[in-house]
Amino acid sequence: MKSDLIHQRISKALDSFVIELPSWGFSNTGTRFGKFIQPAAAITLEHKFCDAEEVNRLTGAAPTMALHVLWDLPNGVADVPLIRALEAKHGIKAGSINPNLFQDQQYKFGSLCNPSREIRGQALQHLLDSIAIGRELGDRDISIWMADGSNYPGTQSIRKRIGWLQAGFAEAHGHLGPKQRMLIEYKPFEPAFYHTDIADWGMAYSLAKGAGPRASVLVDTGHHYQAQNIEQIVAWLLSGKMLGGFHFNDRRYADDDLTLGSIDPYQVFRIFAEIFAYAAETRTDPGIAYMIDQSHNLKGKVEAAVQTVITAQELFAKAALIDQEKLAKLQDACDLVAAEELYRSAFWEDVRPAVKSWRHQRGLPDDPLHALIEGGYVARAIAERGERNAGAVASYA
Ligand code: LRH
Ligand code: MN
Repeated sequence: MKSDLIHQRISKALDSFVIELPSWGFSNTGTRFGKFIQPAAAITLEHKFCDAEEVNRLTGAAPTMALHVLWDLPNGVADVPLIRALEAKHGIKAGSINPNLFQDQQYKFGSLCNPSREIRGQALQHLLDSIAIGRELGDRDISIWMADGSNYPGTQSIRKRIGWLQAGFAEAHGHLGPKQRMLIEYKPFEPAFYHTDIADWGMAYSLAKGAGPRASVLVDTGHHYQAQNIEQIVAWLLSGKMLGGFHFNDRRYADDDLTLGSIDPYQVFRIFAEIFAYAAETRTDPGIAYMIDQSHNLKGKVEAAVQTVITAQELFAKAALIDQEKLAKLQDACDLVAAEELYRSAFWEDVRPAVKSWRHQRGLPDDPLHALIEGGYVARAIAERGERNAGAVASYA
């Protein structure tokens, strides 16, 4: 493909591409074996907005930040004015609102699926509070993940729990704002290790359909068994107009929450390719929320976030190079090798020069990661936050 056509296609694609950062990607997180405290890690909500502002300043592609209610708005709706002030000060908009239905003691046996009507009521109230926060912040998506499940066969009625969940989601759906969406995230296991109430895309699809027209499915790339074909799930959700968004990350084994494209970049390319094929065929923009959900336990958190946005842009740019019309003809003609070569060669195209010139034309640094290190942002964060982080608790038990 001639290079100016490559540049044109990539510019057009990158102009439409934004990806949302998770507030929890900037704070000290760990594994069940402990936390390695980073001196530059965000401690306050303002620190998270500062870090997101720096990532967006360098990449121009991450203007929103997902919030987790109990971690970022401990006072619920009362914290909305603070969020508004931080949005204005740092030029970063609050993005999807993620309820916390998994950490309170009463959720030991579940939240919306808990056998106790009283506890289901408390979980529903938290969901309604989260929806109200989202409405106050401008009809933000409600992105729901629940840890609900069980650890041993025979200890819970899976069917009863389905009924309670359907009732909870239907009630919540009724409280959504006119433009607000609810995204239902599935996960096959962890922390539950026998059954998880929303374990796969089919369960999430059925629950979203049952809840109402503003409900759809969220695909966290780390929430699949090794052998699952994620882009086929994406194709199903697209064909059902039920694909609401993604939590991108990467993994070698399970829900490892590693940085996007660090283990299997071709996986993300295949997902984007499915979406470009759908958009080309239907001539519609599927309105998908691209979000990141990672925990940066070993790498510097702002560095990892910048790396992630760059990699997402590069993989999106590669998928944009696929000539979807030509590919569709080859597929329909079952010209397998030609189809595969057209598809594969887009992945192997080195898009970095074109992405660099896209940045250059928009006054962004050619190499955001280098600019981050040169700019001294992390060193300033360490100077400001290091002492407080040094006192943070590292051990799990
Ligand atoms: C669950 C999950 C969910 C978030 C959490 C931080 O594994 O993917 O999206 O609430 O990570
Ligand atoms: Mn997730």
